[in-house]
Amino acid sequence: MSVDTAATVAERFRELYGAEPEGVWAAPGRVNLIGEHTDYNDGFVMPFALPHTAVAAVSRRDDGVLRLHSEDVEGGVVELRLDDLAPESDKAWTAYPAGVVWALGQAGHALTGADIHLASTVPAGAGLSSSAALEVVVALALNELYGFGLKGWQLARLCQRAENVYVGAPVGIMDQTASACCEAGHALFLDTRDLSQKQIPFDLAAEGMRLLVVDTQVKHSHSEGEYGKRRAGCERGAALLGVDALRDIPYGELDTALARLGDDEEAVRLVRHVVTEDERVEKTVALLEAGEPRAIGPVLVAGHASLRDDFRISCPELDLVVDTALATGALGARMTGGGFGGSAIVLAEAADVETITKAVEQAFDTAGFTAPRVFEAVPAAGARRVS
Ligand code: GAF
Repeated sequence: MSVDTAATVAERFRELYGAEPEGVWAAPGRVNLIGEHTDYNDGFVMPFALPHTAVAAVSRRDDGVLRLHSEDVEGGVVELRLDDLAPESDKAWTAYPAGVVWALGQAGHALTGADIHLASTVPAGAGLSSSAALEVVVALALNELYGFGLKGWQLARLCQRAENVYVGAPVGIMDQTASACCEAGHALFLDTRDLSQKQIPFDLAAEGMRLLVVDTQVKHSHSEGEYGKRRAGCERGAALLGVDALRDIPYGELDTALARLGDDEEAVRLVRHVVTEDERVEKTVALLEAGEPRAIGPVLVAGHASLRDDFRISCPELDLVVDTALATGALGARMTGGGFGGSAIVLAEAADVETITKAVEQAFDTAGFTAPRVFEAVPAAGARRVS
């Protein structure tokens, strides 16, 4: 994010609220390299931060009022009283920042109010965690201004609680942790059971490779019910198998576990995806640490097949990206994020990027789909103060 962006957001804050902001913060969206729908099963994930960020100019208030404004949404400043914040009372964008304030208060970190102006370059509805970026930037700003002393992973937990309870979306912990804790040039190997983390160097350019994000422009906002169903299905699978979470099934005991599920086809599919996906994350980490980044391609492809066939959350547009990219020389490709639309990632030799991009655009045109948005993703910094 450029210094100019921070200055523009601060300038807009002055116009809206008639005073200098106390500071400006930024928090990124994310792309998940591998580890999908494992985070609410206590499993492994491996996201990295995008250069696209939500930026917030923020000042404290002392009168119990929260004022919110977004550059990206029609309408003026929204004024709320802290005493009135209540879970699931707000169906608008303001539920994300207000939910963070509520979650901070619930955790004993009471505020006396704030003025907040937000502007984001994270594409909304593209499976790139625009909501988590909004939550994390607000949490980070308030944490610093009020001196709560919370660490990145603690902010992520509070943001997840805001989204689960205040907004009412049953998401896991990956996106908020990615936005809060990722580092430039690295992917984050995260154990979602205890939030232990390892930064894995991920510099594809140095290896002559690229990672493309292909936003299918299919908005995944109607997927919330399906997301909740998958989550409930995984929890049912864990209960049937007598474990706390599907994370507890050792890879070598998967076949035995599936046999125990008998003809419960849905449970078999969900359990198989989660357990094999955890294994794919660990395999990806091992390959990257062994200096074999090209070898992760087939692991990504296997992850896509599992999400498409077992977890059943892909869609024709995502499958078309993956199939077309692989047919034109990509090393690997998969859908990324929650599914039912959003984005796919493509791992490719730098020399093949143009051919693959054109082929995907052509395939979308031929299929009559909305043109996709393709961009190269380089692991960027996590949430931070920018002025
Ligand atoms: C969405 C959720 F917000 C994450 O918690 C995660 O479950 C992801 O879907 C799927 O891996 O982004």
